[in-house]
Order: sequence, then structure tokens, then C-alpha cells
Amino acid sequence: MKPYRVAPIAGSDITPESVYLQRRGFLRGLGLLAPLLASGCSSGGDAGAPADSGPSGAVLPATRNSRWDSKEELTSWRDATSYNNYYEFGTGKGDPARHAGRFQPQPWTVEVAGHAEVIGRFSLEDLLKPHTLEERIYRHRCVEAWSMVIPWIGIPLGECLKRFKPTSRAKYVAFTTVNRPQEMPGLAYDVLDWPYREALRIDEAMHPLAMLAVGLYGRALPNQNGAPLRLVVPWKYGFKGAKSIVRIEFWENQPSTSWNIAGPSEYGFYSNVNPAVDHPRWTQSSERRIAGSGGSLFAKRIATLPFNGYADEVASLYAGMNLRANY
Ligand SMILES: Nc1nc2c(c(=O)[nH]1)N[C@H]1C(S)=C(S)[C@@H](COP(=O)(O)O)O[C@H]1N2
Ligand SMILES: [Mo]
Repeated sequence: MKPYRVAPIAGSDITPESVYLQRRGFLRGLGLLAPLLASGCSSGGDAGAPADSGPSGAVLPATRNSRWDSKEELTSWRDATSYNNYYEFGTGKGDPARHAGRFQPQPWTVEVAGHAEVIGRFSLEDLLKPHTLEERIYRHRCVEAWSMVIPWIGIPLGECLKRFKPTSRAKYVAFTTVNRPQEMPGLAYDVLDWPYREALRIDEAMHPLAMLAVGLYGRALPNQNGAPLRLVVPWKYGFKGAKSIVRIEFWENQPSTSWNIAGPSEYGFYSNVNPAVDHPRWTQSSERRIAGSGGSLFAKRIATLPFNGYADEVASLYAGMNLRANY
């Protein structure tokens, strides 16, 4: 069962599985990997998997984009897929992996609406078809001051949005995520204004770093990471990365967002990673890097970089803006 029909890419372009296994010390898991590869099913959760079994789920061929490679140690598949924020499945870090098994990310459609010439309902296959899946290694910084380094697979968000021909009135793009109480036990709690909503300014959305992700570590996104389609905006705090997107809407005015409604003084619209502006309840000047054998609990603290290290690429988007007032 392969969730995506993606045109095959020449062998040399495909990230070899062995690269992950070597880089991440998973050679020990090779024997365990074979049956998982054969089953090829999108994983609903790795919570019960053996500790070092490595990536699982449908293999997703992608072209490595060497522009965004990294010498930093990658977060392990296990940490990236078992230490999550996805409040629709519960507020604990282990809840998404534990409770996302019932969620059905296939088939999937996305509604496109608002100030654009091309609007309507599109299947995930239609959204992805004209694009080549790329792999990019990005730093991933949560507002709660932990971070990861993750090889995402997806397409540039801007390339996808251009196909809808946004009009000159489209100043913002709003993303709404799926709302399925039967499959998502966390929706029974009023911790956020459901459905989860996020938004970007149109120039942020068009920036080549912004990604629509469908996989990680060479595999389709597990449910807990936002299957089948999520945002990845690496210069912003993680909560801007809306998971399981069902609606994309072009707006003239700045859209409201779930986290901003929940705590306007703590979660701003921009939420650019900024070590100089602390969260009211904790510092943002450093982060716990969850990577390698250090594991989640004893992860080392490192300095947080402006724009999460992507300042050279994105700082110009905010020229002249007061980034303390516009946090
Ligand atoms: N729909 C939805 N998307 C979401 C969230 C959520 O609760 N619901 N949490 C956000 C937060 S706070 C973070 S840090 C990232 C976490 O992504 P990851 O679990 O893949 O690392 O997802 C973001 N996207
Ligand atoms: Mo987060």
C-alpha cells in the first residue's frame, strides 16, 4: 500500500537508505527493517516499535537538495516520531504517537479558497503531481525551547501556491487543519480554538525555504508528524508548521491563528525564532537539541540563532520591522 503516486526519479537522485542508517547509527536495525519495508504501510505510530528499528512506513523517493544539507547530527527517527506536539491527539509529547493510530490520512483532499484565480477541491495527488519531491535537512525549533534536525521530504510551498494564481488582494495565506473528533481524542478538550489554524504573510509563504512536507527520513509522514501534508517553515517556531492541512485560503487581512488566540502575549503572528525576545515564561536564547544518542532527556543545550540560523535567507523579509513588537 503506497500512499503516493510519484513519478520515479533516476536512481542516483534517490537518497540511499544506507545514508540514514550509517549517519544515525542504525546499522544494528537493518535486519528488523526488511519486514517493515516489505509491508510498506504508512505508520500510525512507532510507540510500540523496537527502540532502534529505524525509519518505517512507505518509502518515498525524493531528490536530495544539497543546498539544505547539514553537518549537524540528525535527530533519530525514533525521537522525531515519538516526541511530538499534535494537540488533536493530546497535549503530552508521547500522546500523538500513542493516539494517532486511528487517524486515516487517505484519501485526502485540500480545499483552496479566497483571493486566487484557481480555487476548488484538489486531491493530494493533484497537488503533488507537477512537482518533484525534494529532501531538505532543516533545523526544527519548537517554541518550548527544544529543537531537532530533520530530513523532510516535500515541495516548495510557493511553487504549489503559484499554481492557484493568487490575485493582488492575496496578502496572507491561511491554513486550516483537519478536525475529526472520532479519530482525534484531543479534540474533546478545549485547549485550543479548533480546528487548528495558522497563517503566513504571502511573501513568507512564497519564500523558497517554506515547504509543504509529505515525508521525513525517506518515508511518508507518520500520522503523529502531520500525515499526509504539513507546513515546514524552518525560521519560525514549530507551531507555525500546521499538520494535516485540509484548507488553504488566500486572505487580504491578517488571519487569526489558534495559538495567537490562545495566548496573544506569548504566541505572536510572526513567531520568527528570536533569541532576543523571551517567551513570558521562559528564555528563548537557548534550546535543548534532541539529536543523536543524547536522547530526549539529557539533550545538550545550545544557543538559539536568530531566525533559527536562516537569517541570511529570510531577514530581508522583515527589513524595517520592529521584531520585538512583531514577535
Ligand atoms: N494541527 C496541528 N499542527 C501542529 C500542532 C498541533 O497541535 N496541531 N503543533 C505544532 C507544534 S507546537 C510543533 S512544535 C510542531 C511539531 O512538529 P513535530 O511533532 O513533527 O516535530 O507541529 C505544529 N503543528
Ligand atoms: Mo511547538
